[in-house]
Amino acid sequence: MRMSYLLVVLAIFFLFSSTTTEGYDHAPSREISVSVFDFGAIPDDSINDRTAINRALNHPRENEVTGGDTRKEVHPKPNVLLICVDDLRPELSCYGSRLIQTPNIDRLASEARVFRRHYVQAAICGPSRSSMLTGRRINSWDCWNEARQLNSEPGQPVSFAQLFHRAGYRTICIGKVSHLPGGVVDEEQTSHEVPFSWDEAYTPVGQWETPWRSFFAYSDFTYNGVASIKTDVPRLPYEAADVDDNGYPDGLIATAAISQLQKLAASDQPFLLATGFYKPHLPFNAPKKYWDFIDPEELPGVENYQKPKNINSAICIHDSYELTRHYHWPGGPGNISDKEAQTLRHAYLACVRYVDAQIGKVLDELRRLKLEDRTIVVLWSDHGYHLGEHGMFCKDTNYEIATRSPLIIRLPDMVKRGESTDGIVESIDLYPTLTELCELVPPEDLAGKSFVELLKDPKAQGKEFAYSFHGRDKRRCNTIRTDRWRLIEWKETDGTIIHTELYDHAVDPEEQINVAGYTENREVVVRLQEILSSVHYSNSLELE
Ligand SMILES: [Ca+2]
Repeated sequence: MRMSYLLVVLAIFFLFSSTTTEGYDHAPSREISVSVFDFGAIPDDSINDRTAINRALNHPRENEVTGGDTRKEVHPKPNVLLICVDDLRPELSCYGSRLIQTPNIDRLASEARVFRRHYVQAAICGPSRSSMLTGRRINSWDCWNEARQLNSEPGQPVSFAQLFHRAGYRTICIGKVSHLPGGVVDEEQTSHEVPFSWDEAYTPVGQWETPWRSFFAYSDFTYNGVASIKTDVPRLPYEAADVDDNGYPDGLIATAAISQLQKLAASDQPFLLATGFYKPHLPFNAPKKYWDFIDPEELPGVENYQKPKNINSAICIHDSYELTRHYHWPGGPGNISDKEAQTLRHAYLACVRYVDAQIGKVLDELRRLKLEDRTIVVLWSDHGYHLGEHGMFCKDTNYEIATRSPLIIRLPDMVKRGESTDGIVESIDLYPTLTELCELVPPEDLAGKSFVELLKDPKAQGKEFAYSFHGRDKRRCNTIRTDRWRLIEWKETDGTIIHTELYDHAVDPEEQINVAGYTENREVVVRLQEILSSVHYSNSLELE
């Protein structure tokens, strides 16, 4: 592994653990120690998560039925096509978007269950993807580091992909499914980020040469995405090159997924094919033809641009650092003019339209190969996104706009196709849901709960709450979302609560007024804080 690449990986893990407002500064300017790979990225609060993971990796309980022990079963298992989309908020016409048409995802939605209240466990890439893949409330980027050091496969699976693999599935990872592009930690694409899980994990790099560079691809390849951000000549965070779909990596990823489907279709072995598209993650680069679908003059302004009332902005609001500090940004950190905001929204939507087209190609091939009647299709995004809401761009908040993301699932024998559900579900629930659908036995200590009932009946009961976390300025921010309320709690590292937010979605769906300080809400705050505290220190608490 080249030293520069190693430094980038080290820096990513360290920066999340330090959780400063400069959290995306890829220049490793501060102390980096081996401990950044430890599970103790956030010391006080991760103890139970860490314990549970260690137990899962190394100490399966006596007589415990470990996941994947189903190889003697003879009836055919359904395949799973998992489509991950990076930074995609529910800005899709099937979710009611007024800004864009997404015909391919809409077609899937018309045949599937659309989860309108799906919440991620962290509104940032790595932890969100870790939670989804492990079924646990992970608060560290690299929850698999210890597993990678093992010489032999651990007793319990480190991801549901490993469980599927042990159950006889062929497991393939293309693009960004876990945190690192291609699911690999080295440029040679040989060391898997999520160990013991994939038969193959890779990403097509094309002219960009390495997975990390392909992730930050510009069409002309002069932008060094590895060191990007501060050490190279910075570029604008968007591009509309007049190229075809394969002029950017997501076109190549779609092509690779189609090629894999063709191979998999020729085999009797069931498969889990996870395909992770890069867009609409920054930089907002997409072929010009997708920009042309949207007239920027007709884009409405941001309806919810103002910061919530009654909050401490110094704590709650970030300066859109991923955008304004890492790319060429004339206005300086945090300064985004109305015109720039409109351009960014146009660019983001162009990327959504681009990725929608790539997803359509994969779904078309699934149909052409006659695999639909034995393949579960899951479309999932790792978090939502601010496009100016609350005065911010990008993710990494605990507001509704960042913690809610698309989740669409189609089953081969689905009833009530095309009906959406308002039941609350979390990303950690996908693991036990897929194992139930595929009749596999998951570990007993997953935090997630199967939502198969919602797939059968969209009016079935969802969860009582969803939980998310993030860290900033060495503070920890936790939230729970119930049917009516969102509570956000900010803590110092010693556990001291320094700020509380409460939003009443019955009357304030845009989260514009923090009502935590209102006398009539005192009991609500206390009750929600108790729940939040319990989740905080537990790996698997559920109230059902
Ligand atoms: Ca992401």
